[in-house]
Formats: sequence, structure tokens, C-alpha cells
Amino acid sequence: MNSGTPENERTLWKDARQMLRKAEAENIPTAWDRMREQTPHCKFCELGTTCRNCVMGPCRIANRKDGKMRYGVCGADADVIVARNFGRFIAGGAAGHSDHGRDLIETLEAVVEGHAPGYTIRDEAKLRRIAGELGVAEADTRPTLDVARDLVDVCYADFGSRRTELAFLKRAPKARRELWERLGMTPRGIDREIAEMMHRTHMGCDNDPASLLTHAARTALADGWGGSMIGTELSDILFGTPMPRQSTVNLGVLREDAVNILVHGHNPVVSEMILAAAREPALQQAARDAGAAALNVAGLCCTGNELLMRQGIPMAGNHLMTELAIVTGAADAIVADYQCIMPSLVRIAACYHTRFVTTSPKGRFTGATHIEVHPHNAQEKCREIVQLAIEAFTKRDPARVSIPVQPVPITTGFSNEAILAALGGTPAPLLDAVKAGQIRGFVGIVGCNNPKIMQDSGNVGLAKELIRRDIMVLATGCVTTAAGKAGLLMPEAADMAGPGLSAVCKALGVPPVLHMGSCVDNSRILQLCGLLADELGVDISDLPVGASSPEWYSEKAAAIGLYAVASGIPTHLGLPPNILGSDVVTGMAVDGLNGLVGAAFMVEADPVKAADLLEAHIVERRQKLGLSA
Ligand code: SF4
Ligand code: MSK
Repeated sequence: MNSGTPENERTLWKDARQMLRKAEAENIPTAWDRMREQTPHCKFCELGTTCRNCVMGPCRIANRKDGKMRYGVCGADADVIVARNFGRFIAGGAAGHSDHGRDLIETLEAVVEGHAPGYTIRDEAKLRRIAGELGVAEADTRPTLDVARDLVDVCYADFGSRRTELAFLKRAPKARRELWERLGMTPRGIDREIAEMMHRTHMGCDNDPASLLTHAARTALADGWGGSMIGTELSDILFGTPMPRQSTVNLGVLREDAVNILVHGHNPVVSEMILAAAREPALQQAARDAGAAALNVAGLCCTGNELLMRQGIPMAGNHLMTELAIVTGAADAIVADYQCIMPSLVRIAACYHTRFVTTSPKGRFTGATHIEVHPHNAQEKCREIVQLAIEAFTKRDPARVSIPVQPVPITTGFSNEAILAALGGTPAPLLDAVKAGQIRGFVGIVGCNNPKIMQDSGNVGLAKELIRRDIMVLATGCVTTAAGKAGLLMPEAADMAGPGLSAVCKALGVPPVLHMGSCVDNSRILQLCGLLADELGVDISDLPVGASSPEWYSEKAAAIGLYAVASGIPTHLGLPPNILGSDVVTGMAVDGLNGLVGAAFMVEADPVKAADLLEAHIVERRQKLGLSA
């Protein structure tokens, strides 16, 4: 299968290029090949001017000279259709993150009820702290499980309709909360905002683009300050709060002599238990009996990030590496939960001995081995899955194995707790470095890969450009693997940073790009912004911060971008959402939101120009704070 694009134009990486050549030789199509088949994409859909919300349609809006097709059958124009489509897109992303968060509540509840063998509360201090923060009575003194039970209730309540605002919203500065209230953006209930977005976009409801976008922002905020934040905090409580540790990254982390189990998806509830099973002596012995030297659990995408942050497992790859990981011929099992798992993996796994195992009823794949994992049976089912991987190892064809390159070392584990601990318990030293101009600002680079962009060229290009300008980078999601492979997650990368940032990094022994976790862990960045703003007595929209997703593809990434903007963080995207068919919606996204929430989107494919745009915002905000540029 030849995509027509040379490998070195498809990806930045040697491991990917080698595997793309192997895939081609073995006639295995990849996302790049299918991208070529899908190009050019439907113009109406690209512009966002297709509506399929009822069966009087589907309708397409065209800017035709004869004036025809300016309205859908119901009379909706391009602005309304684009805004509705964007709103539903955001609802999809917010639903994904937040339903993930709900799974963590259910797991904590199962622990409380004694129905989750193998799970426990690993960070009791954090449980008590978070419970106290959210108003649970006597969180410091009551029995652990009683406190956990009350915390479960508080978190469940955030998904409903009876609150006027989400519990974690108090982490946002007062001025921001008041602004949201004035704008009608205060998220009340996570499921409520998502359901309301679907309601408003039904035919004959909200037909005002500004109103639709305001609710889209409210829905996104329910994700960032709600579903995602619950996901992060409860994951820390159940599996431990990340602290700095070392690991390795790229396809070289797969081992020829070991049973390789790749965990893929997002939710640590499954992957943590797979790791626990793989650490059991009986299963390790079973692996040795099968002729393997060890059981090697490695990560893909965000569940990989979760295990990397907390357990230091090696990271095999990000989004566009998932197919190529199987092409190594050394992946004995892919264990998937949900989100960002390409359906193509089933077909590619079938070309090898690889067992593709799905574990969630929300993530079924025809042709996969489905072993459903719930908190009550996870221990037993994950042992079964590890056993399956061991059996698959015995069927591996050594002649088809090709593990490219050597792993690259990385440092991970920069939760806010870890950052504050490194600073002596207060953000003050960090702010001193900002005031002195050593660190000029912070940019969170987050998100995915997209075969429309050379893999990781935007992620790495922007990170390098920003640190060179003394702007510290916070990385999550699939940017982690990119930054790691480029050597940016090691303290030695301080040498690639500007003089101010380099000096701070060397003094603290940290890299200029800090790995803060998975996609839901962007909530850590929100919390950090809230902390810094409160410490300075300003709003988040006054801070010298920015966000970027250079290679985003998913609904979830769009939701992240919108909650960042609505929180006051200027946000760069490497490619636009499908909104360009409406001048009104596009104008609001890139400009109009500035007047409302103090931040807006920027779209720029070139990473150096993107760095210019982000730097300009940081300079402007520094000057408003009375700091040097
Ligand atoms: Fe067409 Fe209106 Fe139905 Fe959309 S809601 S498909 S624009 S008739
Ligand atoms: S996994 S949403 S490709 S970052 Fe979170 Fe990666 Fe983007 Fe999925």
C-alpha cells in the first residue's frame, strides 16, 4: 500500500518511518494511506455547512452565485448550522472526558462498598484533602471509607441537575466565576450541559450562533472544571498522586525477549489492574515457562500516560504510533478501554499473532476478543488477559519481528503536588522567576497526532521554539511521547532553553517541558492557573499563559481548547475546526471571544509562527502586569 507521501514527510521519527516501510512491504494500510484515499475531503463538511440534524435534510449550504442553497429546508443558515455542529462536536468531547470521570467515581464507590478486589485508596491524604476542599464534613478525622463515601456523593451530584455550579469551580478565581455567571457560562451539572447542548441543537431550538457558542463554552467548562477534574483527582486518590520519576519512550521499549502487553485508551481503572496482574509472581513465572524473559507492560496514548505518570511504565507511542506498534510484530496483546483507539487495529492485529482485547462495554470492536472488565471482576479478568498475552507470545513469528531504535529516557510525574513540593510548598518561587523574566510564561501543549500534519512536527517544533524563548511548556496527552522522543522531557534539555528558563531548570533539576499527564489531566493545568492567579490576585486572563494543540484531531481536544479559552487562556490550534463556513462563528472564535472571556483561538500551521502568536499574548499580559516583556 503506497500512500504517495514519502515516509520522511509523514512523520518526524525514525521508528515510525521504519515501521511504515515494513507496513508497506507487508501490504498493511495505515492511517496515512486512508488519509490519501479520503483526500480531498467533502468541502461542505470541512466548512461545517452540512446539517444532518433531521430527515427533512441532510442539507448543505452553499455560497452560490444564483443564491440557491443558502438555507436548509427548515430555514437555518450557514451561521446557525456551523454553530450547531460545533456545539455537538464539543458535547461529544465533554461527554468522553466526563464519562471517563464517572468511571472513576464508580470505582471509588465499589472500593467503599468492598466490591472492588485489588483496588484500594492509595493516596489517603489526598482523599481527605479533596473531600475537605469539596465540603465533606470532618474529612480529616472520620474513617477513610466514610469520607470516601461522601466524596463519591459530592462527585455524583456534579453530574446531575440540582446544583447551581460544579463543586470544583471554586478553584477558579473569583473574578472568573463572576464573569461566567454574567455571561451565563457557569456550568451547573456535567450531564446537564451536555444534554442541553443536544437539546439546543435539535431542529427548532437555539438558532442564535452567539447563544449556541456560549452554551458550547459552558459545556466545555463542565468538562474541564468538572468531568476531567473529577477524573484526575479520583485517579490520584485511587492509584497515587504522580511524583517525578524516570522512564523511557518510543517503539524501542518493546522487547524481543519479553511478552509485550500494550495498554491503549484512557482509563487507568483497567490498565492499572493489567500492570498489577503482570507484576504477580505466578504470571511472571507463567511468562518464563512460555520462554519469555519477562512481562513488559508499555503504554499507548493516554492510559499509557496515566501509568507512565504514576508507575513509570515505558511509553511505546502516541496516536499515530498505535498501528505501527503492532507492525513491529512484537506486540503480543493490545488491551484497549476507550477513546482514540482506531478500528483499524483489529485488522492489523489479525495480520500478526497480536491479541486485540477490548475491556469496556463502551468500546466494543467487531473482531476483537472482548473480556469485559468492571471493578468487581477486574483482578480476575486482567489476570486472564495477561495469560492470553503469554499464550500469544508463544505464537509470535520471530522472522516478522522488527523493533526499531533504542528507547529515549524521559522524566515524568509533574502533578501540581509534585511541582509545589519541588518549590517548597508554595508557587511563590515560580512566580518570582516569572516576575524576574527568567520564565516569561507558560504554554500547555496538548493533544494528538493528525495525518494531515507531519507526525509530531508541530508538537515538537512548537515546544522547542517556546522553550528557546524562555517560555516553559507543560505537556499532556500525545504531546508527551513527541516531547519525550525529542529529548525535551529530560533535565538536560535545559540546554535547548533560553538562558532564563535554562537557569531555573538547572537550579531545580527539572526539564523545560514538564509532563503533567493524560488528556483529562489538563485539569491539572487549569488548577495550576487558578493557583497562580489567586497568588497574584488577578484573573487567569491576566496571566502570561497560553495553550496549544498543534496536531489535534478529536472532539475531546476541541472541548479542551474551548474550556481553556473560556477560562481565559489564549489557545492555538494547528488546524481549524470545521467552522470556516460561517464568518460569524469563525469571527467569534478567533476574535469575538476576546471581548467576552479575555481569550480566543488562533489557527496557525507553522510552529514558529504559532510561537510568535503565543509569545505576543504573553508579552502583552506581562506588560499589563507591569513586568518586563
Ligand atoms: Fe436541514 Fe434544518 Fe433538518 Fe438541518 S435541521 S437537516 S438544516 S432541515
Ligand atoms: S489520546 S485525544 S489522540 S492526545 Fe488522549 Fe492522544 Fe488526542 Fe487521543
